[in-house]
Amino acid sequence: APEDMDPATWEKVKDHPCYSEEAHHYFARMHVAVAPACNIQCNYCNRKYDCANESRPGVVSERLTPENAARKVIAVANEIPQLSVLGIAGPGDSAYDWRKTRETFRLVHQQLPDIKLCLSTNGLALPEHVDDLMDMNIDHVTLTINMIDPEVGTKIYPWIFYEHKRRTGLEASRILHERQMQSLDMLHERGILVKVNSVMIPGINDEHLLEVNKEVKKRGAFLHNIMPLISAPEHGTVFGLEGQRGPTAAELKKLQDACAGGANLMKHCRQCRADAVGLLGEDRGQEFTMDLVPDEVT
Ligand code: CLF
Ligand code: SF4
Repeated sequence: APEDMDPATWEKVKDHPCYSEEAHHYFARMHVAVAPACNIQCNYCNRKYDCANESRPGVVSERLTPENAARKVIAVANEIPQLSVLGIAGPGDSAYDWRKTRETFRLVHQQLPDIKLCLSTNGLALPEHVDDLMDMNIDHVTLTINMIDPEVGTKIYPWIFYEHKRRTGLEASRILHERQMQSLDMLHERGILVKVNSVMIPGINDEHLLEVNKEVKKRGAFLHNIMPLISAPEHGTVFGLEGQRGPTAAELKKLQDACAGGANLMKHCRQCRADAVGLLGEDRGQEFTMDLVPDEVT
């Protein structure tokens, strides 16, 4: 293990391609899109496509039932021995659609106990499920946190759905912020590694992400992954940020440099699709669409 890492943490990250830069050369991840419902609206999301939590918009991912997802994971594990992690990362929110996420993880864990389970969520619904995470031995959770100031949040989130009600404006962002901080604290207390993903949106939260970086470090986040907003006209771009551009490589680098001393940055993210398969940066998803997965896989 590296000198600055305790052995227990090393055990958790050494074969996780996102949590260890080294590991991403040798270990593969796959995603299954099983949880399409979402409890918030991000202005940069086009719900028809994959979730900008973790992925590039543009191509609709294959929606699977938990049973089919488990079959697909087994088929992939048979073909790709480097497969070490199964992630659920949209489209939709894995913690809101929790029954589907949990059932998928349960089925996979039953048959492939060595595969690490990983999820990505906006955090709003996560606090209720932290006990389940512990029961299932899940030690990697990604929270997408784009602001710690609800005023900034109002420009990113037009509404959230919380406790049976749709909420808008400052109230929505305030609740989302509180739940995200609660999620981070609960996960950290329980020794679950948290990676924070932030989408960098020029003119909206770009400078603010420096504060986000400091705060999540203070609250024990293991890594902070600042992802550039991908805005391309052919994707119909975004729901409420028409004409919004993404940051340039130089702007991203400048922000990353300014974050030195805060939470450690992940810099090898490849903004995977929600049904990506293979090493990071490689997408073998098309080899494993459901029509190609044999009916009986063991
Ligand atoms: Fe998937 Fe995300 Fe788990 Fe990795 S991806 S759920 S933590 S297993 Fe990784 Fe892909 Fe970047 Fe995500 S490179 S988009 S950070
Ligand atoms: Fe879209 Fe994901 Fe945001 Fe939900 S959390 S609105 S699916 S980007």
